[in-house]
Amino acid sequence: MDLERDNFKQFNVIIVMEKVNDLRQILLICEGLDTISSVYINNKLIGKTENMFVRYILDIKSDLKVGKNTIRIEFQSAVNYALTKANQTSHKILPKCPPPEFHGECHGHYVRKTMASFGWDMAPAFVTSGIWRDIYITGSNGVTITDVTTQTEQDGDIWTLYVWIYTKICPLHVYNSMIEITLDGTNLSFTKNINLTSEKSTISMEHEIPKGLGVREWWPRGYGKQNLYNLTVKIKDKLDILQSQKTVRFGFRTVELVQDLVSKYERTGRTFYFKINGRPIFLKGSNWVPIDSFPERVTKARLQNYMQSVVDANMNCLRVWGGGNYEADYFYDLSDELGILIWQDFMFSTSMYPADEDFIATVEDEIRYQVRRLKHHPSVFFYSGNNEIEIGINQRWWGPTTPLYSADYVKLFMNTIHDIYMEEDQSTPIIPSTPGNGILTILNGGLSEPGNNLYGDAHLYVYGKRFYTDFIYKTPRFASEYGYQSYPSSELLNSFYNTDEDMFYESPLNDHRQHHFNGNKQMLDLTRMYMKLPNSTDTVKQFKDLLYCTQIVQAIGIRTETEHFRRWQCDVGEYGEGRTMGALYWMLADTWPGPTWSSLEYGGKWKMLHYYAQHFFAPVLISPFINFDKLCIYIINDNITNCGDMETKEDSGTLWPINSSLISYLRNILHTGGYGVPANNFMETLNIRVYSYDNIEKPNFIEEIPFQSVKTAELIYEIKVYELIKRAGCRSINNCFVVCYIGDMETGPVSWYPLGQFNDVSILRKPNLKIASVEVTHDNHTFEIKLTTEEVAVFVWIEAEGIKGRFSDNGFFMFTETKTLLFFAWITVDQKTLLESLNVKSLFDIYT
Ligand code: BMA
Repeated sequence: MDLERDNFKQFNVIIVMEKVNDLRQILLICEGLDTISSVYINNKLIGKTENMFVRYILDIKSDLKVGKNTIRIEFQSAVNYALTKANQTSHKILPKCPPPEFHGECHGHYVRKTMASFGWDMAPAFVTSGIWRDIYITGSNGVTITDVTTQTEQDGDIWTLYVWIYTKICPLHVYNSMIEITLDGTNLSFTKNINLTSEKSTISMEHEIPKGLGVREWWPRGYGKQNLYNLTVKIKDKLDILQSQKTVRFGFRTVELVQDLVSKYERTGRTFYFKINGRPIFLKGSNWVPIDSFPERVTKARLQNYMQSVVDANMNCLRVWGGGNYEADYFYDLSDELGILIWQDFMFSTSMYPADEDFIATVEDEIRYQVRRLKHHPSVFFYSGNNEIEIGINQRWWGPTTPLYSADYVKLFMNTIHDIYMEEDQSTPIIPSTPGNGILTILNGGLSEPGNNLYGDAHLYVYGKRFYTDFIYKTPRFASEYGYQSYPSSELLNSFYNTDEDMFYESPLNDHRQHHFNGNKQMLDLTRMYMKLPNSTDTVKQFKDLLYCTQIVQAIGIRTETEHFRRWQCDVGEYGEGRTMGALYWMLADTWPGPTWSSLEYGGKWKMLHYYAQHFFAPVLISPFINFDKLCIYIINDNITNCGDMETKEDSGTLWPINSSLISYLRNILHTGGYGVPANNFMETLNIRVYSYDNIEKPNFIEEIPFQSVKTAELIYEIKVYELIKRAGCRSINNCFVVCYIGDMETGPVSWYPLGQFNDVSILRKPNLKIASVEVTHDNHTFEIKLTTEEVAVFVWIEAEGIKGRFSDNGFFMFTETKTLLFFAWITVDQKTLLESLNVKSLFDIYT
């Protein structure tokens, strides 16, 4: 049976109703039906669905009887539905099908469903169907609260709380209601009397929070606490009888998207950064795609585990990518609790879309529903109307753009999604598309030429260049995507590669898993640039070693690029580039086991990149890099909120929300802007050591630099490379690496940096890396592992095969004879089993 084309998938539920007549309203609430379905009660059709991102509420009272009732939901194949739609329309929506290497299904844009489920460059095609979110029945006397949204505004030290209450009311009735709002844990409560009817079913209320209540702000991780409040709404009738009640959790926080001029002149562009509670925040994180093709497999435990990995890698932001799903409530609850800012795309990606009346109508329902569902979450701070459609149209990814295509784009993304969003939420900024030109896109009516360093956000992929060098990377205002591919662990591949023939880089199965055009060749070429390819005569070992190399390349590439972005946050270059305020690499976690851009493989195991992210996103980062002929060392310190010597300019204010009068103002007037929070400073000593690969424990060069930094990102030290290698006695730059640290080399911020590459393996000596001991610590889930080496070992990679968990560090350079690591087990395991599962290698070990 072909599950994707099967039109007869059915779910039957029998419910027994004791009371039907006592209730005025009985609602069947379907929070997620995927996707094309017909809902029957007792064999009578009561509703049809066509959008998996919409909640369908069906009033079923008149169709129910006392006793046994049958609910049947019939699903039609989304693949067939899309094909029928495509055949019916003369105006073809492009691209017809995904590129052949996706091995995907065609016409996905006709169905409001996870776009990646039709196949993507990092995901398989599983065009699912079925019930994917909760479905339940609720009864009332005629008034049911469906949604509660909140918004908070601050003026000086006064907060105002806005609440909207959306209800479903029985037609032809007037409900004389009293709305009562309470803030749990405080004595705050306020009320309103209102007549509710099915035409007037939304209530808005606002309340100034008395200072004495002492409410505390919600902060993103690293900037303060994640204070959260429960708000309960009750609707009572005139006899004071409770009719409906709903509680939502929210936080007091403000968001601004700041798009000020960076100089006096528009030609040097505008900033693109976020202030949370008035404080500029550099966003560090990644992009979230569905972590499974089958949403029911995404359990709370899995989400907790992944979000813990996000936190452990020092991220403060995730972007939920537009080719996936609006995630489950629990995902946003966790983000609120952990202080992870969520940039939410609307679910439209890398394709043109229809803009006919029916399509627009269902999109309108989707936007309203999703915004009302998410608005109370303080973590959700920003929206994008779609992923890569503005740039796709501008760069003709799907062929020449006719005026009709542009008109459809504007109709759907500006006049529908953008406008509806602005009606629903004036407190959280939105851009029409990512990447985009921010304010310029708006000024151009929705379609501009994204990819500009000086405006908005950018998606940056550089393949085939020297990924480990700083100068190949662009300097945008905000990098919302960038990355490199790598393979997952051999352990994961082994679980579905059946034979040794499959465990081969060029094997047909391995090739089939690669959905990115030329991806395997790209990874191989990059690896060759940096190191000699593994050469074991055992082909399976050689394959495993190559997987390890792809992870090194990915980790080094993304480290180099991320540190570049973080270093540029205070500086402005010759053309106005710089003041980069975000680095969200592509991508966090896999949908399936295969070669992709992720840092967490399918199942959540950390690739080398994720260990590197812990370092390159650390709140205090020492960032060495070669800038032409110099070695430069920056210190980046998130705790300093000031970019120091930035020219002080009159604050131009925030360009949000954008309305027509503001647009005309902008068109005519140039003004200046800047951000400035009083500087604090950071006084320390930077220790710099240069080692050669053949001299463990003995640095050839030692320098101690006392410094006082007053900027978030600041150049602390520079030296000509030729002078450094001369003073350190290195035979060439390839023989040496730099180690920099503050405080203690074991615990303080520490960074190592190879000055050259590894194409000549003779620079390395055989390290004889060993696991000397494994001890269990106090909590039974954390183990202490001692490693020893006889020589400098590079890219040390330790694995616990078959044991889920992560190490405190991995992929590092070992330049001391012993090193202690921790292993955090995610399952219960004893010391002996863990010891037996461990293996360790370094770059030297992949060559014969
Ligand atoms: C980005 C994403 C995805 C894709 C990735 C890697 O632009 O938006 O479309 O998976 O590139 O190619």
